[in-house]
Amino acid sequence: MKLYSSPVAPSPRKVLIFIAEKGITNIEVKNLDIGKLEHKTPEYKKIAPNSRIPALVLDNGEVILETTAICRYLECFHPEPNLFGDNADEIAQIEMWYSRISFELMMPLMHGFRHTHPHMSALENQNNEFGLAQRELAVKSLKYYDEVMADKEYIACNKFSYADIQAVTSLQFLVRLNKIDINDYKNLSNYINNIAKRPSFS
Ligand SMILES: N[C@@H](CCC(=O)N[C@@H](CS)C(=O)NCC(=O)O)C(=O)O
Repeated sequence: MKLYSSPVAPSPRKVLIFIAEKGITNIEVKNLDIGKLEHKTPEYKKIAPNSRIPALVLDNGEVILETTAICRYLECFHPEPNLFGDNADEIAQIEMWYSRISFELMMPLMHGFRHTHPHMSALENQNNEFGLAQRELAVKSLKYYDEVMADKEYIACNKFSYADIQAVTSLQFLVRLNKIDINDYKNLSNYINNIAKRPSFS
């Protein structure tokens, strides 16, 4: 199997963390340089028509796009340690927190960055006003999630899961790029620092 990745991009990083947590060793990693638009070449578009990274190419040539789809695929063949939940309650809780983090926190942070940061002008049809409004929304969400994490070590089920990978990688990458100081959110900051100690995050 071959994983198309990119060194600083958060989405493929989630897959790399997932692979490290599982101890999977049979995936070749091919890095593309997003800055040089290597993900927009006709050759890569044959693999990923949406020019997005990551993409997992299976040994039979089939392609899986989308970070979560790739991780779910890998979980089927490497069920331990379980990262998507191993009973109905866990599966629902992990999915719920994954979705909430994605829509309430990651999306506004991502739009805040993509629509206002000069480096993103080559990749995004920027709308500065929309970006600033999304950033405001993200700040409200950060306050909310700072309270949520006041008495929790992990976002779901008192155990490390895919929802933590989503939350921590998104926060590590996107908060700074929105010129927000994570130290203003003590519980979130402690949460990130604890999770980031895991070898898979190094
Ligand atoms: N929904 C996709 C998003 C993938 C994505 O946006 N990847 C970024 C890198 S983190 C990318 O390929 N950006 C290139 C671009 O925006 O042109 C997933 O979860 O895999």
